[in-house]
Amino acid sequence: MKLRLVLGDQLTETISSLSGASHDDLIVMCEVRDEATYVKHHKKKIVFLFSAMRHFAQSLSRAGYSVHYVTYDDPENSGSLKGEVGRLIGKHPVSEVVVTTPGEYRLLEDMKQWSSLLQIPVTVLEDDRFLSTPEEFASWAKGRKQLRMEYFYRDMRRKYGVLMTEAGPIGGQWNFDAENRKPPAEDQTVPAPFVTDMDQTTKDVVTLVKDHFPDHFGDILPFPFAVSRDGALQALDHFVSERLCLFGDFQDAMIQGEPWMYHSLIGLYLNCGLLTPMECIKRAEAAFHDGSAPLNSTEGFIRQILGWREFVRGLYWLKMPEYKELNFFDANRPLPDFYWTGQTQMNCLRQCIEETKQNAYAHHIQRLMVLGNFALIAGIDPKQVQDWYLLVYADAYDWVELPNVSGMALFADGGLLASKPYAASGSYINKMSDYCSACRYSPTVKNGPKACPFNYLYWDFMQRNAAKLRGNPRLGFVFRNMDRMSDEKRWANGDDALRFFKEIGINEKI
Ligand code: FAD
Ligand code: DLZ
Ligand code: SF4
Repeated sequence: MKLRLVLGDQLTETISSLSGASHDDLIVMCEVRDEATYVKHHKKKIVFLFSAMRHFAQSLSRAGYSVHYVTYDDPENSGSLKGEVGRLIGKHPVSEVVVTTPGEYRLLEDMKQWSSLLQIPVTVLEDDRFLSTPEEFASWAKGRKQLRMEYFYRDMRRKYGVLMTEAGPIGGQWNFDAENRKPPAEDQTVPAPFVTDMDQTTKDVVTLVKDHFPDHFGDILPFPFAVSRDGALQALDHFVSERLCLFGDFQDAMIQGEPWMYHSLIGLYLNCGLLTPMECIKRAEAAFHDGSAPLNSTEGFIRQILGWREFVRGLYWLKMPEYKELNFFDANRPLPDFYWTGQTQMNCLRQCIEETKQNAYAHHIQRLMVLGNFALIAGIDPKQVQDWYLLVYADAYDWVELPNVSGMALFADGGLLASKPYAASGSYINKMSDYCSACRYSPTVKNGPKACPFNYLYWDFMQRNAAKLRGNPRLGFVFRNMDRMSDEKRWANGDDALRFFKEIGINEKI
């Protein structure tokens, strides 16, 4: 009998660990303390994953498999995946443990010890749910000075023939980003996102999470997420029919009270396996071909999945474990408390943090240009920022969170992923959102108590890191502007930054 272990983010019927499974094999799934608390995940994320795991186990049982499911509150639950596998090996005539490669480096390293510790063959199979393998990515990356997603993405378009004609990319261009930066219109109404009612399984998990994780961040209710394959497919359909058409236009826009904008809200389903990347890509491509979605939206959406998602995973496996330690700017300020409470007078941050707390979700531009941008220019310790992102979002796993946080938002890898830091002043946020009109600060005031903190923190960041950034060709105009500044102006930026950090309880200087 083979023991086939399925992890919480491996909820795909066609996963390699289930391939060739016979009804004599034992399929094992476990809710364990180690995975639920290695960072203190958002309560909604745990509800989502435990409920999705339970639904997946039920569907395997219905299909006739013998499934052993360990609930979190099982008195015999050892609290770790290895412990549970060991416990079952003792009870059943297991000849081999079979598992698909976990998404995170940490767990793969742990699993490498299992065979000798448990005294049983452990076969770790490839995770073939992605559209490129770590080996393919490594060979693509070999010899390149810089790794740019755009070129990787073009190769992926060619490889899979997505949005291609024989002559090249459909529409004659690989990307339509120039059309995808529209600010929000006044009185814009955004279609409501897909929501589902909780069934009894989810309600049971809600009670469990309330009892066992009271000190974890975030609100459990309302709980709108799908927790089954059918539900996730409905969520995808809902996005494609209601929101994809304007996804591109307003990809970077933010409106107060509209946490989802035109984003798909499928990351959590993709990352736990309820949806597969190619079916999402095909669904969007079909909408383009039947005329219900324009090219700028379709291409923009597909690029996120076929390009960015695969690219960051490739980078993760290429560069771990060193990647986690990188800190290009030697940033060392602690994460401000308001990242947990939302209690800040900076309205953009308050909105994004409160929405994160309510929904275990923020869309890309909130994560990058508000929450990440602040952490970058304020010089927050990357480790603390990584942990925050890993625990607050329902779609967060180390392999995708780390490159996005460390590489994209914080430039902690010194430019491996991004060609320049995504640092911006208040005028960017003012242009792309309506947050500033409800803020105590003014985005047009540059210094002093009324000034938007993003303004002087931006210049303070550039001043502090000039030696590291001046040579970057994409920042030439920034340093030309800085060089024209008077000494008084430069001092004002530094003084304002220090006053600001003192006000928020951070006194140390980097
Ligand atoms: P949409 O905007 O509708 O995009 C569609 C899909 O494309 C997403 O579901 C996702 O699977 C994929 N995608 C889009 N952008 C990226 C990207 N940069 N990297 C990888 N996949 C992408 N994404 C995660 O899945 N998990 C994370 O933990 C995560 N952390 C992030 C942290 C920071 C600082 C930043 C800047 C981005 C992060 N992202 C992460 C990427 C992106 O913000 C989310 O994938 C997206 O917001 C999820 O919402 P959505 O499903 O509505 O995505
Ligand atoms: C994220 C998560 C959580 C919260 N809980 C569990 C769990 O109890 N059991 C499980 O098998 N997986 C869980 N996961 C997902 C794992 O953390 C994930 O499989 C690894 O991080 C590898 O990506
Ligand atoms: Fe954010 Fe500055 Fe705008 Fe306030 S003024 S919402 S702090 S960008």
